[in-house]
Amino acid sequence: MDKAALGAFYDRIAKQDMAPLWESLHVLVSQEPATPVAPVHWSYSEAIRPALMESGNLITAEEAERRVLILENPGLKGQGAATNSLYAGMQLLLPGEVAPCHRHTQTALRFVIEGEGAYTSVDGERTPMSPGDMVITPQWTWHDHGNETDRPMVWLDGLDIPMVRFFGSSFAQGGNTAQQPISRPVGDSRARFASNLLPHGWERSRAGSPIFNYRYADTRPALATLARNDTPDPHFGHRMRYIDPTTGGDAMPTMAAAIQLLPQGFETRPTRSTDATIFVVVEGEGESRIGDETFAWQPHDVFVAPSWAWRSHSAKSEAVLFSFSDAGVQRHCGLWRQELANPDKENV
Ligand code: 1HN
Repeated sequence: MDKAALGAFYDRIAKQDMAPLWESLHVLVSQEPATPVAPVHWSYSEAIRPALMESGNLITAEEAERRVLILENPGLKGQGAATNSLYAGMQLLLPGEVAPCHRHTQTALRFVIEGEGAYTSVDGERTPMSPGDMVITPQWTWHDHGNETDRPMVWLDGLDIPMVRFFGSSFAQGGNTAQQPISRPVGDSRARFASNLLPHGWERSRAGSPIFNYRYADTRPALATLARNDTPDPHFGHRMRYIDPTTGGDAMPTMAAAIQLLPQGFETRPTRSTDATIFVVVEGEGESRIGDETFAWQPHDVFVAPSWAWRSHSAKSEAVLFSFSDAGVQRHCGLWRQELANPDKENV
């Protein structure tokens, strides 16, 4: 091998937009997941909330279109991304504000953190939001938010922005008016789709669940009943997935969301999986071990577990964790893998 000749060759073919695979084969095709995504933790009380409230004094929701602080993974600086495929941000809507109507091909979920009664409108229907609710805006649906209450409203936005960017399939449009016309009363989609019934003749017109609001008023008692009636799964505690009731699959095609209750004092066994995951602490205090890092968390904190990093959680008090990832897409492509630590094995 003549190194000088090879180097000159690389320089020549680079001008013709070619490169030698043999120099990068094992980087392009790693033996195990190699990810730039870092384990990261944001404290709500110490970092997110103070910054968000400060932003509320500096710019209005109307000026900003969306007043959101991006939770940017330090391993993905400048990309506006929490993981390779997903975006997370924290949005503030102050009393009297409207976040104007628009639509885009990115799917969004909102996980409500603070406040009570501000609404999101989706497809002509308003949904009042309460802490712990998961509200979804499926791709290409018109959506706007309004806060007619006297308290700030804060929620976490999860979107598939990096995934849509990867596919080159981003389209967006502004609405003609700040608020979309309302054509259906509050509770209409809930009656149609969240009652274990389906209207006669209903046919799917788009991907994703027709339920807009997965209310904590329903989720929390369901978790409490599991916690009363089951022994917790050693790896996941009492965990439930958010589903599209018309298919039994994930509520959104690009984002798989779940919620888990960990009893007081419970420690999960370590797991790892190929879907980097964004966690939101809903209730309780505890600690998570993510790769080589340990994060002590409190309500409303957010943390990220990278692909294939071992993760385990311990709950100081009874705790509830919301999480979302691209597991559904990976499963669809036959790529998703998981490993569960066995208590009899070394790696626990
Ligand atoms: C968006 O539409 C919202 O509707 C929030 O509240 C965050 C981030 C990027 C692009 C669109 C919203 C967003 C977003």
